[in-house]
Amino acid sequence: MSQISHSSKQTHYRTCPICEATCGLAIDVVDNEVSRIRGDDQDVFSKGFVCPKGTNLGALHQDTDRLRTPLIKQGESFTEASWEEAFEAVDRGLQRVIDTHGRQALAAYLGNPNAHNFESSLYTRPLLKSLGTRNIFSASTVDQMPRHVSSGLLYGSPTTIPVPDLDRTAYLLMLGANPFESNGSLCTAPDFPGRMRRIQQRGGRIVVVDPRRTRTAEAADEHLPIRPGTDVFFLLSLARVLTRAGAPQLDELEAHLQDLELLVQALEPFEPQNVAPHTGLDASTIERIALELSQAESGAVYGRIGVNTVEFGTLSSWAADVVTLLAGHFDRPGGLLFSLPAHARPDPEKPGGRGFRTGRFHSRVKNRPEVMGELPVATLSDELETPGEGQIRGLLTVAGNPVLSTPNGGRLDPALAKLDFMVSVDIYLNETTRHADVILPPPSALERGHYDIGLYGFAVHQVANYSPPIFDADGPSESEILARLALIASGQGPHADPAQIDRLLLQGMAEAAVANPSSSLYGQDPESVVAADSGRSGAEHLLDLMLRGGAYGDRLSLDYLEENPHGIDLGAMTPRIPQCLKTPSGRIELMPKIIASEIERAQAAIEASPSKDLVLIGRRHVRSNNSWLHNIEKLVKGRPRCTLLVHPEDAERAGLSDGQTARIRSRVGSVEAPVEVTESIREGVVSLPHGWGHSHQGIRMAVAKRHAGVNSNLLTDEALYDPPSGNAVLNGIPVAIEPAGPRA
Ligand SMILES: Nc1nc2c(c(=O)[nH]1)N[C@H]1C(S)=C(S)[C@@H](COP(=O)(O)OP(=O)(O)OC[C@H]3O[C@@H](n4cnc5c(=O)[nH]c(N)nc54)[C@H](O)[C@@H]3O)O[C@H]1N2
Ligand SMILES: Nc1nc2c(c(=O)[nH]1)N[C@H]1C(S)=C(S)[C@@H](COP(=O)(O)OP(=O)(O)OC[C@H]3O[C@@H](n4cnc5c(=O)[nH]c(N)nc54)[C@H](O)[C@@H]3O)O[C@H]1N2
Ligand code: SF4
Ligand SMILES: [Mo]
Repeated sequence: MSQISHSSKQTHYRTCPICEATCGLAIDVVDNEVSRIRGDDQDVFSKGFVCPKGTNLGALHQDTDRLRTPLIKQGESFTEASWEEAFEAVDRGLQRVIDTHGRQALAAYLGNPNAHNFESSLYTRPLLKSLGTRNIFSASTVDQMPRHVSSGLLYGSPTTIPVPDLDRTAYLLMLGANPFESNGSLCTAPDFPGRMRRIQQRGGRIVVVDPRRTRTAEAADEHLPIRPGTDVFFLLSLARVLTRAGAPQLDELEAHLQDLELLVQALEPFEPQNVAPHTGLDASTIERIALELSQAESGAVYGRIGVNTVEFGTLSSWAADVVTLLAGHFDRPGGLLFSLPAHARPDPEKPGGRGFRTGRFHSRVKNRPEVMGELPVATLSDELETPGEGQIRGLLTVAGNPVLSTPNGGRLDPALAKLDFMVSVDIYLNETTRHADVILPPPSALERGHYDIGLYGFAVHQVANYSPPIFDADGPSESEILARLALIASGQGPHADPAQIDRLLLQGMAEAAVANPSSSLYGQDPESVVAADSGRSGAEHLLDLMLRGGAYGDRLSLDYLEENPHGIDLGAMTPRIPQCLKTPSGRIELMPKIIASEIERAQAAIEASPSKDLVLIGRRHVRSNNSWLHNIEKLVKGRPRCTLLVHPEDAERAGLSDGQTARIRSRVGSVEAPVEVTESIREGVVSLPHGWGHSHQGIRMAVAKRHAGVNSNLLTDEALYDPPSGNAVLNGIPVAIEPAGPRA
């Protein structure tokens, strides 16, 4: 199947594409088969660190259930098809929907692996554009959209996200993140656990805020078991303590802040004693943490899934930055800093820009505002089910499994079955893609090149690394598949030449680079910039252009990265305020209207009485990755992991004992799972991991079926969301638990 010949053992160095840690792997290949994968000791960033997912990339590549050939649905089952037949079928299906119902009847859903694939990062954009629909959805609205909105408002660009300077910080306050399992998120840091250990070895301090005593919390100096969904009150209260005596002295940063006084005023209601009953944390603890943070030599507040996928996701993200700023640690070594990736444009000399807006259009049924050109996936079922003009009839999914990963999967699943046409670009026939009429499988991760366009911007140390493919692919590359879909969607038919899209993208990028005074390609002829490199795929050519015109321009190119298989070290993060700001004022805009009204909403919430509901949270495990690594035997074997964690007091109240099966009910659904009684979870909170529930008819994942588990998103409620971002609430879902007896 692979044409590159590997008869004797060869070692290939490449970056792992699975999670955000970007670990360097050393991959031994013998006779065209992966024989062994280790961490690459010489990788400039990960220095040998690796996790079990990375060492099992070979098993993923060799998984016989991984699709190699396009599938076309005939009746209830799928038959293998040639690529030409498959593209022709897509063309017929999409055109039928467009001709009958118009383009607004089309929708797309992009999943998480797109962020780990530079080809998709570059080629989904023209594809979405050529679909010509507003019904664009993605995994971002079950994940980090609140972070984008808070960054957009504060700094003028949704992708300008500060990261904790782990390697130099003296104080890390971490909320709702569990890097011992996840390996870090929006904070690219291979060997996060080692970096935490070194903070402590330097004499620094780590405080973890999490309703569960995770391995990360165990390793910290202090664990604060907060009540789910209430971090926003805790953070606002820290900010209040830091501003009780008025605005703090912020030295040179002060000139770059807008509305500091307004902020100080707005924080007044959030005295520790007012938020304590909601958070379950003592007022004195809140006072102390604020003091510790402000007195630390350097410090950073970092929040992730547990503070993003909640009712106040946007305000929590905003507050994490604001607390760091008020404590005097913003845009400073050891604090929160903005990473500058090699492929990004260099900062201009002067700050400022058009700023960030949401709500340029709204969803048809629930009137939810657009954010970053997309609509909240929590409202996808509404758009599928509700008749009328603009009802979704045709869907494209790329690397997504929304049936398992988005709220109320029990509603979405049957709605997908009613579509007129669906096409999926995916490597598996799974819970979502089983609804497709055509499945187009891209090559495996080892058959494509890799560079982390999506993640280096959030790296705690600046690096660049490109890995060429190890094996040749039989079928078209993922970028070619996406380009051909773009041409089909724009009406050019199934046989149009995908190189057109390459040229279009290259031309656009070259023109932007030569027009940018801070780019090293400034002033050059766009034609010659494009022609300067040849013999590479369109996607590689684009990446090369980004690197050459990027922030470290004259030093970098794709050739240069290929000559350095362990990566290039571009140094520690440096202060970038104000140059990186794209707000209209050219300053950090602390109190935009959306934030002011969210603060009012938070104030109303603390004035109400604290909730006493039993609530559900999720969790991750180092051997899983969302829903799609459960077909690798080595990663799923052992004790079942899809269990419900219950505190002993809650177990007793519900009449549940360890090992017994519980029924868990929410407003939208119910599931059954084995109980693990444990003191590691806060009383009043239960935890079930997401990404399981591989028991659907017709999926082609033999191993996953044997370790099916249940889908926790049969419980999460699509009616709960963070208003500014539309992001779904996936943590803090009210539930009831009981022994799973015979059903009434
Ligand atoms: N309850 C609850 N739900 C959650 C979360 C939670 O914490 N709790 N987390 C949320 C988060 S953070 C995320 S990011 C989402 C993820 O949501 P999704 O992205 O929708 O789900 P994944 O499970 O990541 O599915 C990835 C899909 O991509 C396919 N795939 C893998 N590699 C490739 C590739 O190279 N190319 C292509 N084309 N396809 C590929 C897989 O087969 C799978 O179908 O889930 C969210 N859902
Ligand atoms: N092994 C593995 N690694 C992964 C993934 C995976 O599925 N498996 N998924 C990848 C993806 S897509 C992402 S987005 C990242 C996510 O990376 P993380 O955010 O680090 O991942 P989680 O393990 O979900 O950590 C969230 C933590 O928040 C806690 N929590 C829940 N509710 C609350 C709350 O209200 N307040 C507070 N303070 N804490 C709360 C949970 O107990 C949990 O420990 O991980 C990535 N890495
Ligand atoms: S931590 Fe993430 S990047 Fe590193 S080996 Fe594991 S899955 Fe791959
Ligand atoms: Mo995610």
